[in-house]
Amino acid sequence: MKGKMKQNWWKSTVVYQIYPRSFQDSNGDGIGDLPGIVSRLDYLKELGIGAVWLSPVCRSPQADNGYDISDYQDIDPLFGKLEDMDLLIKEAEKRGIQIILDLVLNHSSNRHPWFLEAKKSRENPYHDYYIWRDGEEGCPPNDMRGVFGGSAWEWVPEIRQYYFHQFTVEQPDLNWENPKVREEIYEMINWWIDRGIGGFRLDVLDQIAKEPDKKITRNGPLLHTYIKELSRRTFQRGELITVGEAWGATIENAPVYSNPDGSEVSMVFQFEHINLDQKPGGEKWDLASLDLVKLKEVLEKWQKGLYQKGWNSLFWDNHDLPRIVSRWGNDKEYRAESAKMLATVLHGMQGTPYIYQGEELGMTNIKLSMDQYQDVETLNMYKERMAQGYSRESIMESLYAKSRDNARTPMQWDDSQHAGFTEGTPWLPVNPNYTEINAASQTGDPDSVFSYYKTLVGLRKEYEILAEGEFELICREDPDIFAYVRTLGNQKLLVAANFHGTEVPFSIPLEFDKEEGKRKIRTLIRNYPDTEPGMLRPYETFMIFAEQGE
Ligand code: TEU
Ligand code: CA
Repeated sequence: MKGKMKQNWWKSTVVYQIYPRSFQDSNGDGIGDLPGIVSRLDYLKELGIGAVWLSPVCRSPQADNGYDISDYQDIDPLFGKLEDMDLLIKEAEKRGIQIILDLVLNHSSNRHPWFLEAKKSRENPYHDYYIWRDGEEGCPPNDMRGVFGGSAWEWVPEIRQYYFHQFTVEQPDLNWENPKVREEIYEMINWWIDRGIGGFRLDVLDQIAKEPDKKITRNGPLLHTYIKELSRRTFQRGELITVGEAWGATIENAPVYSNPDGSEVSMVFQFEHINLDQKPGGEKWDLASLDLVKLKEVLEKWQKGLYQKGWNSLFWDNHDLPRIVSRWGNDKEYRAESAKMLATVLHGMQGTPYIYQGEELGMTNIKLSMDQYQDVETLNMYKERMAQGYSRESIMESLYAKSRDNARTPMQWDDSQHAGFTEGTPWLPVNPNYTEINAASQTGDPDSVFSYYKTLVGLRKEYEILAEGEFELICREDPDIFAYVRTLGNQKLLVAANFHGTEVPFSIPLEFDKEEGKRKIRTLIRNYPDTEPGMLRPYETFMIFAEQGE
């Protein structure tokens, strides 16, 4: 158990997310696994991160790549054995890295023994572990839709009832109203804590307290009662890092989830900033360009709104999102510059930064053909939009920009066959640009995107102002520049960034420009070798620290 960790240690650390399937294969079956991760721990140590969030590795039929769990207390054979997990925890710990387990508690797999029992009869002791409604075949209880398309209700003819599922039919929703379900969950979590797990990422935490009759899925009335009980019975046993994925978190309720008193979880992982490039009222597939002024406004709202009231996660990427350098940077002539710029803007703010595997190399999106895409969301969307009469071109355009498989192509380790990811055939194609973009060519190069991330991770540990400083946006209406100042006591930090590929005028505020009297000024990081007075060059960025002496 993690009794000896410093309180709130996660406020000055950086988390690295691993999508195990795509990180490192060790046995040639084309699928990444736990021994593969162990073999790459030194790479993570060099980067300097303090925790690894592992996307699900528990036993699963893989209908949604592990987000459909059939045994919460075992490892899927695809990824290894329980002993491999024990070894990973131990070897990571030796390198100062905590392992964060991805807990999918909103739903289980439809092949979980609980569900297999539950659907046998209405009297079965496990029946109430899930959410059932009477009805007639073909007439579901209401018109609710699943997140990945289709009805949210599935008919089970044997017992003449519908069950509720917010995601695929293979992911029946668990019934949190049932105290037996909650007890089973606490017991399982405590078992993992005793095994040495350093924290948990809670999948769709805002959706566990659903009330389908009222069509409520997010932020249900009992949500915070459940989270508080969950936290008290499990997380509060040690200094764990707990992260609640919450698409429904708002600036009003986020302080409840992430209350500094530790009554719920350490931090929220919310998405308001990352959904801005879609048409208002549309879906993520309805593409729109990013309005930088709007992005600044949203991030400012979260920076100010949670200050001393809660804690946020800082991220551009994860396994559900496209690659940020292709999305809001420039993955062609300014790939390295724009990757570094985006990293600077993010890592300069308050919160716990997350790096998604390959982001630290500036990995990019990929264009796949329909027979290569694997993701269930992508496949469903294609079918649905074809049936609705969208053109094939527009569908492919949306997938190139937003398919979850963009983030899931194998990690690019070196320029050997399959990028050093596997000796077999990778489950999803490797991005052909691996010969140019790979870890081996970047780790020793002081100018690489990797080295830049490494510096940012180090700065977070060294400068308290990054974790604690107050946030002030400057150049608010500027359509090209993202700049802000952080303040902590007699220290100040300027972060400036040009989001576009042209030169723009910018004057460094005086307090960061001239060393005066007792003021000391230091450039902490920048993506050009020097600074040019009065302007920012394409995607230029820097961080300047100023301290007033006695
Ligand atoms: O994601 C929650 C979620 O709402 C996403 O499915 C999101 O709507 C979608 O990815 C946008 O493209 C979590 C996991 O991160 C995701 O991988 C799982 O598929 C999902 O829960 C179900 O467990
Ligand atoms: Ca493997």
